[in-house]
Amino acid sequence: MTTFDAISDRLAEQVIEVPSWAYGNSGTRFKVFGSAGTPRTVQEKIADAAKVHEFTGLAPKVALHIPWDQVEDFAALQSFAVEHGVRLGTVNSNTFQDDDFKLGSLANPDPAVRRKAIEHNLMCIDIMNEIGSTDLKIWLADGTNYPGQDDIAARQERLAEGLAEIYAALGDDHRLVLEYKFFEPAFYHTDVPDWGTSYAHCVALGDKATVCLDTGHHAPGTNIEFIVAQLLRLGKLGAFDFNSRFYADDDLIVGAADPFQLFRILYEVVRGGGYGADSGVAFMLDQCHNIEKKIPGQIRSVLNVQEMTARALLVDADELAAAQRSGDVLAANDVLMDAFYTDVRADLADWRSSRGLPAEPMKAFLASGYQEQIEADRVGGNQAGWN
Ligand code: AOS
Ligand code: ZN
Ligand code: ZN
Repeated sequence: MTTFDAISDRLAEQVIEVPSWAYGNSGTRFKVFGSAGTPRTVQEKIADAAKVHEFTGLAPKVALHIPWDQVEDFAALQSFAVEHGVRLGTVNSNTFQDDDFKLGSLANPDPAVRRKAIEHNLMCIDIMNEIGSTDLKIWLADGTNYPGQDDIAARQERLAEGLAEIYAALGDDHRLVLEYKFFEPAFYHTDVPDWGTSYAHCVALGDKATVCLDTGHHAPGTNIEFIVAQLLRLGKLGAFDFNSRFYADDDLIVGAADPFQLFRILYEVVRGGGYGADSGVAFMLDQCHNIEKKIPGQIRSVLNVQEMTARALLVDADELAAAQRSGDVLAANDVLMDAFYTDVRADLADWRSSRGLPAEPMKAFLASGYQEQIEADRVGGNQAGWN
């Protein structure tokens, strides 16, 4: 097996973008539980996100969600983030909260509503220009609830047209990242239900369009690592939204439900050239912390990704290839399982210490007093708006 020393420099390349909405209160349609210390402003969300980076060294970027994070002056918000040691990253557009979007946004039968959805995305591109962000992430709640409700094929044409207009407004260094989801909030059909549909639209759009794979957006039993391998092979894997699911789009802490699945996904990422600064694959979290404290929840999340990345990097590629070539099924499986079963926590603690980070980020954060301070200072925190 590869040694930890051999992978330590590669671990330093890891960047995990955290979502601003993870720091706000969230919940289900049954109840949103408030929590003490919840941010009241975008700035407070960014300050909290900066703590995750300060204690782990893994999360230098914060994704925005518009209009949840709407401010007057985005350049000033970027400066605020930089002062706190992080930068603003992906801009997520939101065409699902307005009453006008009841029957969809880019695929809506009404041209006026489609126009509104396009304009919203164009505004997001303006924000990207103001903050120097490269990625526009589009997730659409579009779909129908009943067979016959709308013309499914016509909706694809409307969607393609709208995406093309948005794509045309991208700058040279911009990307459009199109996320898919097979159900919810629409329950009969979704307009971008799967990686194949997202891929088809991205190919039609051009090189700057890539697919976002949210790990929670697949039917039970789906082999997600196969999708990763295929999209990397096709040069169209643009980003991950990492989280865990037990049943549906549960948005739980990544790696909590199935660390082995996370390992398998990350192994395919590494194997397919999707890991590292120049890979073109953005690692993002898309999570909500409904009952646990949010900053520790995010710290746990980025550490889970780091741990499984380390284990994936430990897979001995030569040994694996030799076993595969010789048709030794069990030996090949052993190579993978050896890496998966390797406990890297002590090595990672040393690795952090050697880089001036706390060996145990969670303990260090809990001892820092930050949580107590925000709980005392902040009254009346905001709901994230969606989960
Ligand atoms: C929704 O299910 C998707 O995961 C999106 O990424 C969404 O924009 C995100 O959850 C924030 O609402
Ligand atoms: Zn997502
Ligand atoms: Zn989701």
